[in-house]
Amino acid sequence: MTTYKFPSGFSWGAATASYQIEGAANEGGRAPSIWDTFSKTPGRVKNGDTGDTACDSYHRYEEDIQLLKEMGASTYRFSIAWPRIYPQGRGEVNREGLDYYHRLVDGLLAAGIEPFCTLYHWDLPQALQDEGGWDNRATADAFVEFARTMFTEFGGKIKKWITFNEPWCSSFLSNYIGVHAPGFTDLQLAVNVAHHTLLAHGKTVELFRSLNLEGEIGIAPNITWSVPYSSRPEDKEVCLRRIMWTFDYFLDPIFFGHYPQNLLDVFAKNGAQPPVQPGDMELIQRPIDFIGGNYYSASIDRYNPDAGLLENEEMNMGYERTDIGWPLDPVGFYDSLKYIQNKYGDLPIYITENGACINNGPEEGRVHDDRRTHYLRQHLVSLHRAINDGVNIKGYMAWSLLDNFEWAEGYNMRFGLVYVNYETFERIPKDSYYWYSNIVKTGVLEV
Ligand code: JSK
Repeated sequence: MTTYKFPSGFSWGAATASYQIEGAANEGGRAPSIWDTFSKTPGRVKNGDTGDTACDSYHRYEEDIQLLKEMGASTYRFSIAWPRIYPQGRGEVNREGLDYYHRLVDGLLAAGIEPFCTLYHWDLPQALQDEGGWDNRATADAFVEFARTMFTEFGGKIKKWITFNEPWCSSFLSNYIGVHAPGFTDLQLAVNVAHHTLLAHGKTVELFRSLNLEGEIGIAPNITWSVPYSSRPEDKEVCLRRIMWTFDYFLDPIFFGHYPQNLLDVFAKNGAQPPVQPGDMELIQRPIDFIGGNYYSASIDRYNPDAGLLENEEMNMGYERTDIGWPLDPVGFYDSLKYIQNKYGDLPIYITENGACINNGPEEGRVHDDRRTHYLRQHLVSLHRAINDGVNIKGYMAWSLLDNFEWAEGYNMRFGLVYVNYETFERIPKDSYYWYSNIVKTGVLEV
């Protein structure tokens, strides 16, 4: 038996996102987002699932806060549904939407849980999509006004802010690969969306500073780890491109004021380039307070000129996979944290998501999700290894508190520490919830 002790003051928590858990899609003055439109388009989401009712957290948030409190969580990461605050994206603010998040945040604070707020977790108001969405520079300005309302309304109550969750997903996966809303397959469009997202990020950081608010602001890109199949330089190059596409493509502009050249070269070869205007890169480069990172999996890749945009072929190594098909690679978690430290320095890092899709359901009132516990155990050892090795990691948020609407995969893919019955909305803490709770409460992991 080995005992791993985490630093005192380390934040432990769990994460969710508005469209994935709230439901109440037509209540409280909320108007549709691009995910309402997308999920109602036949063929886009498995089983025709939508977020109309989801986990009904809009009505059951008190029960969810209780689950966090009993877990011992010090932090809860959630997101704001922009179309609850500005149903038309801009213009008139919807008081009922603000009131909902005040109830949630006040409940968290009363339970001694720090609210960790994501401003954009993919639910763009449909009204803004109708004007071009993130392809339109003006959407960045609408976002900054939404952020201003949130900062002035919640300043002092919410002290941790994430501008964008997984910007690679909301740009490239959504507009080039076409798997997420709005579902387009146009590289130039995706490159535009990524740039306007970064522009909105930079302007929001500048606004946050100008308001002199207490707290910290950062961004949470996908961490995609990739290891070369062989020692051939071409294999190393494709792996680096793959890592950098989801992470460095968004952090290099913020830290260094320019996009990575290797990816600009790939895009140029395919006729696309970012729509940079004078002054943009300076705005994007506004210093942030922490780096967020979402880590799930890794791959072993080799160069193959016929293997799509990055020319990377993902090898099937026969590794153990979670139920969504993503291979387990806990060592990739450690390696990626060392990579981030080495490249971006000692700014605080929060693991804003990590978790496993394991679809076990209840048996006689209990959920025996041993494979989730196994995944979390291995990833927490890697996390401890990175902390012990000097990586400045301040907190860890498990994805997810609840089973929820897993985007294009619908409700059948379950990432929760807590099981959700989508007919009755009953919540059942899984075995992994109790296991994780013990680590959260003691700061000690025994393996
Ligand atoms: C999980 C990444 C934020 C939080 C969680 C999904 C994801 C993904 C999902 C890549 C991807 C699909 C599919 C590729 C290739 C072509 C969420 N994180 N999460 N993070 N990333 N296939 N064609 N059909 O729910 O909300 O790629 O498809």
